Amino acid sequence: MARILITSALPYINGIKHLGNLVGSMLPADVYARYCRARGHEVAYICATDEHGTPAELAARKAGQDVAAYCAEQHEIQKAAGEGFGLSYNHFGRSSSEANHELTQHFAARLEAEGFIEERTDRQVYSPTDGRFLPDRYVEGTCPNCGFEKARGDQCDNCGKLLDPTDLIDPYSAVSGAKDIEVRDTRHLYLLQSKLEGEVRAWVDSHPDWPLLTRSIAKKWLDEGLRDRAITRDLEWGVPVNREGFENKVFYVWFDAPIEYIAATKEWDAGGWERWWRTDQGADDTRYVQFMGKDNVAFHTVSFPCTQIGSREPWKKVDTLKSLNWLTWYGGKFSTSEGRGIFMDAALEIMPADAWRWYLMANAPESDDTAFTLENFAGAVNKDLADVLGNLVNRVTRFNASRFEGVVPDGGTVGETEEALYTELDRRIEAYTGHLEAIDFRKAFAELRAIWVSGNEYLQVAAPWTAFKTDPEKAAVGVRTALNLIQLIAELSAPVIPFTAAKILSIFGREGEEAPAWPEGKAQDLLSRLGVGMPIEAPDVLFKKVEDEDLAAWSERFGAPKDA
Ligand code: B3M
Ligand code: ZN
Repeated sequence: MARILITSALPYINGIKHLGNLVGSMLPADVYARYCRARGHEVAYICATDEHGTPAELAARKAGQDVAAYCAEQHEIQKAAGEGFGLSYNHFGRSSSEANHELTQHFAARLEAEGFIEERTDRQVYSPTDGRFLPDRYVEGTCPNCGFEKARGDQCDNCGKLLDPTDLIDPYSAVSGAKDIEVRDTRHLYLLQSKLEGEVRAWVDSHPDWPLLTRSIAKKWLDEGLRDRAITRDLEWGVPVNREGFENKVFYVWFDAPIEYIAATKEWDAGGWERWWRTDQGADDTRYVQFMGKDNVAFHTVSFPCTQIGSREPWKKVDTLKSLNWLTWYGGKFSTSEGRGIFMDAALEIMPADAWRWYLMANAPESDDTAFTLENFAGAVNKDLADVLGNLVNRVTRFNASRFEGVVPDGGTVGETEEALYTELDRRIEAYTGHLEAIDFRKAFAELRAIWVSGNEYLQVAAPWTAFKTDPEKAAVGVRTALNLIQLIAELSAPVIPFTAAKILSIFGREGEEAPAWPEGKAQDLLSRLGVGMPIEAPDVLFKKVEDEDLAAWSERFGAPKDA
């Protein structure tokens, strides 16, 4: 048994997340957390809302709300959506928490004491009309790199280039639209990342096991040379800097957000958090696995490690970093600001969580960007879930109810057909488990689907419905094996479709198992666990199919591109 710390990138507070955000960090982290718990590991799956920075302030302004009230409300909304999707956080915190204020200030003080912080004068965009500095997204203008006219001060959404507000051509205020922009002096704290470059590089090099995408992003940043980075901003909402002359400033959101991983753990387990995070307090035995979209990788392989290393305190750093590519909306962008795509709340209004979980994870954007389409989603639900898995469960349990009085049938002995099934399952379960261990989701769920298919193929050959008339003993073996197989399949499927797995396990009297134990051992034994005579209830239809009318209505509702 191991101790495994799992975090997923903290979703921004600026509105409910879309399916791209979900599959980019929170959902894969949840699937992995559930798998690890099933293996008997001690797991802390920690996440939180990322509540600071210009996105939060601007979204609150747009909603006509005070930013603190806006964040409190949106946190509850995101928390509820997470619950709806079965995201099994041990704790879902808030980066605006007291614990994070304290810890962020602590890190800044440590970094300063170690000589990694310097006060510098900066030239910043200022708007006399708004009477304030315009950091990051508060200023928009033309991208100097690609000419896109609505580039934000921190990044161009069109070409992806990271920008500085003063880089923009024809800048204007995102608050008022004012064009009378000037550049003024302002003081900021700089984290001297250049001094830490060697240590960060050595640490990255000590992880040759990281996936290619992760390593290449980290290397790219290091090879471009680590720039010292301003870690304060001229904003009101955020973690106060507590320093003379910095009364109207707060820490930069990307400085405090990763620290919230630690702060949230502390909030969750005030007495035991150090076992997860301090290598001098037991965290040396902790395995730390992070999940995030590729745009967040540099912050987690370089910036946050700088904060941790520069503190000269024994903080636990990430061991395994799983980064994902983009899920696209029919090849284009999901967009929170433009409301394009499907958002978590709307998704649950039209289909149950497991349908989304299955489709998103079986098609996770691992090696490449992956296009979401409603047509593919409907295909996955109808084929994989309804025709293959649902059909297996419903057919067997109904036949058992009508022919064997709904109890696990007695009699008969296993033969060649069963032996062949055992062999196939042994091989496939080993492969499936191996892929989950390696956090290779697509491969894992292709294997799981193959296990579901093997169940149907077994039934085809065993054909208890035919055997029942001529050889009831043979039919009994077939049904008994199939019932055992259904239980096994529920255990194997629980990490990805937990609601369905729970429903299936409940027909075997296994109600309310939070993390059904991972099936260990030989298929032969795993398929002879149900006691003969045990009553089995046939469940309702597990998965309802998506009909053409549904698809048409959804395409309309979500504005799916017509020619896709
Ligand atoms: N909120 C960015 C994002 O959602 C950011 C992640 C923070 S992780 C510490 O893409
Ligand atoms: Zn651009």
